[in-house]
Amino acid sequence: MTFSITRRRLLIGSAAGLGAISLTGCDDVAQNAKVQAVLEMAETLTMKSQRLLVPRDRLAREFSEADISPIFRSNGTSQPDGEDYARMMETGFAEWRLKIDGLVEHPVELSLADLKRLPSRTQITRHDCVEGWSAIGKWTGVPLGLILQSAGMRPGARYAVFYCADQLEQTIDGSGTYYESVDLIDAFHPQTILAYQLNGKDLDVAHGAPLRLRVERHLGYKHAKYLMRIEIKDSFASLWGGKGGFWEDRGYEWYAGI
Ligand SMILES: Nc1nc2c(c(=O)[nH]1)N[C@H]1C(S)=C(S)[C@@H](COP(=O)(O)O)O[C@H]1N2
Ligand SMILES: [Mo]
Repeated sequence: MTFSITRRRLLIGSAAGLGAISLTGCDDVAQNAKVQAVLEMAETLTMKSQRLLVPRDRLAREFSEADISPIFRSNGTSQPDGEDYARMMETGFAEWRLKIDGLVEHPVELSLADLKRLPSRTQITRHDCVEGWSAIGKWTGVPLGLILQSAGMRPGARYAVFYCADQLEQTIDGSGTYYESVDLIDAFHPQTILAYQLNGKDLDVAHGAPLRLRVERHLGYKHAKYLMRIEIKDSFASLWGGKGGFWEDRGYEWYAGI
């Protein structure tokens, strides 16, 4: 983290010619529209530079069983509100379905049993939350790339958007729904999995039951819990705040690479 913040400043300094502007603790600077635009451009540059510096297929570090944290905190929603989720919970998610649609050749709906029949990957990785905590856990799930490959990408496909069962804010237009997105490079990354187990047990409700995203080279908020639907899109600009995620719509970076 420290390294990437330092590198980020450095890259903004050189690539965007902004000199020594710091991105932290400058509320008055961030409120200026012009500066905001430059910062957004700088974010794009950061992403592009990171793509140049870090090979596309770089793997996140994996740990051993002995490194697994005795307690893995839960953060954000610990149980989605509403009767729909409660009903699914009661039946052990037997009625839950993951919908995959958008720019795909074959839209599909998969049950938990369907997902568990597919080839799986298990990985012990570190989760880093922007709020300043980390935990190491063992995740098991289906590589997202495998599912997307069998669904077939249609021309124009660029992003996978993840819609969750929980709402962090009650709004009429649904903009309080937790959602996230990644580009197809991250979607097809070998460590990007749809996880149904944590530390060898079925995912509990606090950690995103029945299914959550693990996208290991990104910060915690990208790891969408309570997955309901994955939509393949050419752009996420028309979705709610237009920034590609619940927290991104409220100012977090879309490319949360670590
Ligand atoms: N649907 C949903 N996904 C979510 C969140 C949330 O509130 N709702 N919180 C995010 C944040 S900020 C973090 S750090 C992780 C926390 O995952 P955990 O509860 O398994 O620790 O989930 C992420 N995914
Ligand atoms: Mo987080």
